[in-house]
Amino acid sequence: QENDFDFAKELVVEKEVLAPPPMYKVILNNDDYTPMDFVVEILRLFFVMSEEQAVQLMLTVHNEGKAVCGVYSKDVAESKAMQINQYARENQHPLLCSVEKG
Ligand code: TYC
Repeated sequence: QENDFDFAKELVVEKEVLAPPPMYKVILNNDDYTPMDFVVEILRLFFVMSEEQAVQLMLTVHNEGKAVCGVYSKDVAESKAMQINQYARENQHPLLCSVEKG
């Protein structure tokens, strides 16, 4: 039989189904050592960006300290950040990519 608890559960399910998934920003952080060309290469490899867009975004990070490269679901954002950090480490650069909710 239906009770208040079932009703509450239905509301939770409804919210989970109808609510858009929370989005996460992939943030690129500036540092003093990673070569500009390498940052542009990273942006072109991991995001859909023209050479001009990649150079612009790299310069924004260089001048402002950080910038949003893209907004994705949690899984996609976290896997992009992980792959970028791994690729930077493999090439001995300190480049840091992070993820922020919202
Ligand atoms: N500041 C770096 C330099 O002068 C370039 C750079 C840009 C590094 C963006 C990291 O996320 C970054 N070579």
